[in-house]
Amino acid sequence: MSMLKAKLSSQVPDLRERVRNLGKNHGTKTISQVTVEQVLGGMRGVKSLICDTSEVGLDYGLVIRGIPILKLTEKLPEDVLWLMLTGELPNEKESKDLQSELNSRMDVPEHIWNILDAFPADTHPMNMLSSMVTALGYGSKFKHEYEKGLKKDLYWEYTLEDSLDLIAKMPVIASAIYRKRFGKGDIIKPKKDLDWGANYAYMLGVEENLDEWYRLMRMYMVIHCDHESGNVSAFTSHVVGSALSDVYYSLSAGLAGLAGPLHGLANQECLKFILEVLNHFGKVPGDEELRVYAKERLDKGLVIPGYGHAVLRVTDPRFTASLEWGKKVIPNDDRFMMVEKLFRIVPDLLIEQGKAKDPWPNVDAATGALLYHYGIKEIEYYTVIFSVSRALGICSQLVLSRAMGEPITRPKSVTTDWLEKEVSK
Ligand code: CMX
Repeated sequence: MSMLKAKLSSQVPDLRERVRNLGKNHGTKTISQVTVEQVLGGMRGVKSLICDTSEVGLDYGLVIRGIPILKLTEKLPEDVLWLMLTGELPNEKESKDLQSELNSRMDVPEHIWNILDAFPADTHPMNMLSSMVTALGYGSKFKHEYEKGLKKDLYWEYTLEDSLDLIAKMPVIASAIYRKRFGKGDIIKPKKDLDWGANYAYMLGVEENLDEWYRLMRMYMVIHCDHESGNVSAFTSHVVGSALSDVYYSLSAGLAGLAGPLHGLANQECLKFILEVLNHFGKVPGDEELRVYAKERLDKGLVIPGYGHAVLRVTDPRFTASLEWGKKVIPNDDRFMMVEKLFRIVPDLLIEQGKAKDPWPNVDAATGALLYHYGIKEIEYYTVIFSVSRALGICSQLVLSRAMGEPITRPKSVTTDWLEKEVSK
């Protein structure tokens, strides 16, 4: 048995007991009330989900199992996976054990490569990724065991098995999508002696500044890995998983949400915006020129990608991590200089406009500039990189949800008529 599975086996009974006690002893207590505004406004702020992997505070951002994300940026992504699942960082032996678990599960079945070959050449990489993740479900161990008759207590174990299989394969299929879709040459096979994040970086085929590139990719994988469970992708995966669909279906459904421009596609849109500005001015514009340009965009009713957030009301610490990286490592890169300039200009413009509740940069505002610098210039690919990282959090949430024995998700909807009658009482 892997050390991770052994650790979880020792924790799950207690977790299940805590959840059972909450239901039994406090089931009728009220923790949140729902206003009409919340019903009309995307359920914003309604406390109705349980998620232990991470928490997002509106005035401090992402905290993973009690540790602020800025304290985790130098960790390996697989260590953060362990942290999300167990609540503790692994020791060296545990970390190595998880690494070799993942390395032993990287082989991708042949039918997946046939599917990759069959896509029209200009398919969006996110279409490719979500289809290939669903297709990997052919090998779902959970589905197989469930069909044979699986006790509810064991659901989490096979969900963990599927999750580790899927997480191990994500960098392999994602890098293959990159190489195939953008004509980069043959697919690069994983190196069994590299850690998970570095392996992904390696398989993309970047050839220069490899140490820096590997470090950046590990950091990227850590900062995008989770954002509690109410966001579009995690929530979607949770809902699908609650029907006992396997993690392949669940993750691919979540990725379909991540592919939306208001969610994960924003990182593509951010760099697209930066490149448009550079192209328009033929250089990095002056502050005033940029202010006028950005204001015109807002006046046309368009959003400034990378700014604003449904929960946060401060600069996203994940943006801070990327900004600090850029300042230290690539301060003179044109795209990065644009990131810094936008940070000086856009919040004031959004405050002046008075619509956005959060005028500050989110995770997507800076990462594109970093990826571009190291040669990943195909912006349509960026959300795939986000997806590889987010698989860590989404799969962890699915495992813990099964460990807690959560039931199928089924909130109540009301009609517009009902709402009108209710408020006029
Ligand atoms: N530029 C211009 N207008 C913005 C804005 C921005 N960056 N952010 C919010 N607004 C506008 C909204 O469009 C909305 O306008 P309407 O009232 O005309 O519809 C108004 O301000 C109020 O929105 P909000 O309550 O502050 O924001 P929401 O919670 O509804 O939406 C988000 C949050 C992220 C979708 C929104 O800020 C946005 O569209 N940002 C740009 C896209 C982006 O960066 N998304 C990535 C988010 C991170 C992630 O999930 O990956």
